Amino acid sequence: MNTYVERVLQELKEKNGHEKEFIQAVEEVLTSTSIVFDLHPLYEQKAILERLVEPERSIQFKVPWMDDHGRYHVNRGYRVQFNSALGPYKGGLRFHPSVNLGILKFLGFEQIFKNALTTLPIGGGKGGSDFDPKGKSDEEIMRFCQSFMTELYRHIGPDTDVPAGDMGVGAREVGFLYGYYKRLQGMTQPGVFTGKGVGYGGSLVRKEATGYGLVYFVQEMLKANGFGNYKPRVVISGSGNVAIYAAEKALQSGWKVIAMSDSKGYIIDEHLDLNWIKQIKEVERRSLSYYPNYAGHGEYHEGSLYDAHINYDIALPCATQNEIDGIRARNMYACGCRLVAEGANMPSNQEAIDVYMTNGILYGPGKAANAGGVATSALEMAQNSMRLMWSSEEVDARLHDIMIQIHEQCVQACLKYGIDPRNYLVGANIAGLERVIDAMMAQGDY
Ligand code: NDP
Ligand code: 2IT
Repeated sequence: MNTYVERVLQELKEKNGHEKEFIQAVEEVLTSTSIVFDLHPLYEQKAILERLVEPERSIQFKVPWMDDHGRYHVNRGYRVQFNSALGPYKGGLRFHPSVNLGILKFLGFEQIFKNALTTLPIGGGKGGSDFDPKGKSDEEIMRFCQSFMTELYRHIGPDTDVPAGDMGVGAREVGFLYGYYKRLQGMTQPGVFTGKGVGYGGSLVRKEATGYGLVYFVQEMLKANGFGNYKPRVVISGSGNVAIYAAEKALQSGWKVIAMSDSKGYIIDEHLDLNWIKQIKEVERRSLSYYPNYAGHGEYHEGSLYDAHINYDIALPCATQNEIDGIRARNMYACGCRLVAEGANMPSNQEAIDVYMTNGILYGPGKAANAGGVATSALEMAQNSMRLMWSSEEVDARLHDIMIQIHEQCVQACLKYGIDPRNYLVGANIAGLERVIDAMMAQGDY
């Protein structure tokens, strides 16, 4: 490994050893792009990596809120404004009990390179809270969002930092957050938030964009590897925003989706009915265990989908980080899986990635494969600036083009450095990193 990369990683571990997901994300990017630093000694003189791994700003704040019984609770809120070399900080908000600064730094760091791959003018950021939206009433969610925004509003704006959704933050939460931002600012600035409802400044296809974009990316992977017309059997972990619309586009593409999951268990169904999944997860916000009763077919099992022994060609992890370790990756291979593309951020740990690589499983890393969500957020910002709205067909066509060109950038980055073009991990990391470093170098001490 390049000695500069090695030294920066060592210093990072000494300084941030407790932030294990952040270290994991940085280590994955830097070790896979080591060759870039061999060829550019100037980057060390300019301390580009030291500048890249330190967020420009991390904001942490108190979020007190009252439940429906008049009891007070206090959560922590955060916004990590990681890198603005390419444009305003852009990235989602996550509400989940596991959220802490280290998780948001990993997500913010990933977001920098993902956003760079879209080629749109957006920097990287991420935020959220350790608040658990599960089991809360709409009124509790609203009070929490309003308290969260009471601090966040000072730090965001259409030209500075533009949040959106992530786990636990969907259209309902974005509506409450955006509504309160407007009250606090006393003005309407639709471009301050993306993922808004279509009736009040949101873009058509933003809800579907991450999942649709993921399938568009997989279609490119299949074409590039000689499987263009193949109709695979697919499993999708998660049954939230990304998973549901990945399943929808997969089904529209004539693929067979045979399993989906949530945080407690998974369903297997050769005749999967996505409408029932939408009803259970989007409308009723309940467990997937209700699926067999509602649909009248399919089986529910507790535990991880990736421990199951079923036959499939493609896995689309769309739930959360580090869902797949080496043991699960080996089981996936034994199930017939030959392609993994990530709708989630960092769902595969390093051992899992090693299993994919050594067994020839095609691997589409999250920062390339799930970039369709944030890309469509940038299209929402563009529409808001122009004060107009594109049709679904127009947004979808742009999203599709963006995913095709992200795939192409991965391939070209590999070819440039003499690496196997099927190595999407290295391709995505090099293509994203080069764009960010070029912008940082051009802008001086940044
Ligand atoms: P949602 O909150 O809509 O859905 C999350 C899903 O993951 C739920 O089905 C949830 O189950 C499941 N889940 C949560 N924790 C676990 C766990 N420990 N094991 C198994 N399943 C789990 O989130 P999104 O769909 O928005 O996000 C999913 C992933 O995609 C995240 O990694 C996110 O960062 C990433 N992403 C999201 C984008 C977006 O536009 N929303 C864009 C790009 C990436 P349950 O229903 O039981 O809670
Ligand atoms: O991880 C991600 O890319 C997102 N949650 C979407 C971010 C955005 O600003 O749309």
